[in-house]
Parts: sequence; C-alpha cells; structure tokens
Amino acid sequence: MDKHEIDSLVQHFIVKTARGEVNPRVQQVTVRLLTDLFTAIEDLDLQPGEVWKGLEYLADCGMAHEMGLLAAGLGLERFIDIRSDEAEVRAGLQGGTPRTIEGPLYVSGAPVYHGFARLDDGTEEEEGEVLFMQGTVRDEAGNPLPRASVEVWHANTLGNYSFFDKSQPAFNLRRTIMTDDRGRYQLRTIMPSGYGCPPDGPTQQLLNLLGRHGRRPAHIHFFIRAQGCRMLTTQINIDGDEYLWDDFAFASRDGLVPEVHKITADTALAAKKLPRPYS
Ligand code: MBD
Ligand code: FE
Repeated sequence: MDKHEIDSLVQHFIVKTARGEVNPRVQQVTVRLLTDLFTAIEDLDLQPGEVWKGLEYLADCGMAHEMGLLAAGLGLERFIDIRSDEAEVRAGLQGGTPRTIEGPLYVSGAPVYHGFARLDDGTEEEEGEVLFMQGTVRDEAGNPLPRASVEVWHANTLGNYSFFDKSQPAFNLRRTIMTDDRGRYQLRTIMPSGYGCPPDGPTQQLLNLLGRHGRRPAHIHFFIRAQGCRMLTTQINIDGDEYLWDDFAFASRDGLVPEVHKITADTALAAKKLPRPYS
C-alpha cells in the first residue's frame, strides 16, 4: 500500500465517519499516530501476530501499572524534557538548576514541614547512612524565595519507594518543606539506593530484548514551587554510583550531581573543610 492509500484509509476510518462534535486536536493526533502506525506496519511488513503481540504488550504494561516506567525507559520522558528546555531557551529563559524527569513514582499529599524535615522513619539506620542536605531557593535574579515549597521524594536503602512498596509506612521518604524567611530549607534522611525495574515486569522484558539494563543511579527527586514562578521538576544524583552516567531513564545531567561530604568524628573536627551552611 502506498502513502496516499494509507492517508485515504485513515481519513475514511477517523474523519469521514465523524457525525457528532469533533475535538479537533484529538482528531489531528489520532489521524497522525494512526497514519504513522499503518505506515510502520507496511514498511516493516508486520505480521498480524506481531501487531496483536504489540497491543497485548501495551495492555500488559497498563495492567502492571508500568506505562510511566516504559515512557522513562524508552527516553520518551527525557525527550519531552529536552523540548521543554528548548522552548525556554527560545523564550529567553535560561539558567538556574536544570530540570530533569519526574519519573513514575511520585505520590501527592506528603506531610508539610517548615524549614526542616526528617524524611525517614528511622528503621534503616543500620543499613543506610544518614544524609543531610540544605539549600536556598532563589528566583532568576538570585533573590532568596521565602515560603517556597520544596517537595522531596526518594527510594529507601533497597531502592524501593513508599506507597508502591507496601512494607514502608505511608509517605516514608516523602516530605514537603516550606522555605524559611531567607528562602532556606534543610532535611535529614537516609542515603537512597538506586532503583531497578521490576525484573519480571513488562518494561524489563522489553529492555531485555533490546539488550538494555533497567537500572537508575541513586537519586533524590524534587518539585520546587514558588508564587509567581513556574514549577521546577528535578533530581539530584549521588556521586560515585556505578550507574551515574548509565541511567536507563536518561535523567542524569551536569549540574545535578552535588558534592557529598562524608562526616566522621575527624572531619567534623576539621569543620573548616565543610561547606558553610547555606553558602
Ligand atoms: C524511578 O525511581 C525513577 O525516578 C524513574 C525516572 C523511573 C523509574 C524509577
Ligand atoms: Fe526515582
């Protein structure tokens, strides 16, 4: 079948059959995606069994709640981010902390604290290291932003996220911290481990067929919100992780790998070497 035959078939299936009110954007997108799919079936000479297998695969992803995970692993989520960066450059908006992907494991409604929050429930102090982090939320001119919200979420020492991992209490390792009157926030938590796709799930199943792993380096997610500013969605990575620049979701970026200082009794005494608070 040639391109014109495919076009007229799609017109017939989607456009000419329209009777009631049409959502033009939905129609436009449907026509385009169906045309691209039919063209791929033609070009690759996909067999009926292969087409049904593809649909079954997407259904499996849905049933396993892995559509978001698949989007991350295929680079779709990163692609959308790259386009957002490009749109901001075109609008003359540059600088500040880079954005990176949200991922599929955010849960809304985390407990809200002011200035400081502890994120962990204290049950992993044997397994993990205590992690402190602090910073200042600033506008594009560098002015501190009081009453900004810093929403943080990350995995536990096994790489699992509360809510999805029912062995953790609700909202473990998930908090919202409101910045103080100088735009500052502080948190105490436990060092996360990297994430791995469920080994028997449909996402990892496809990654296996593509010769890819499904691992992420250790990371911490953030939503930063302030009055009159667009929201920032980002993450930081923990330096030294073997997957730091080999993330299956392509989220690592220059500027999102802060220095981590190990504090022992000795280094605490030599505190001059540590960054000054909020510097
Ligand atoms: C994660 O924790 C994550 O952040 C992403 C992007 C994908 C899978 C798991
Ligand atoms: Fe994550």
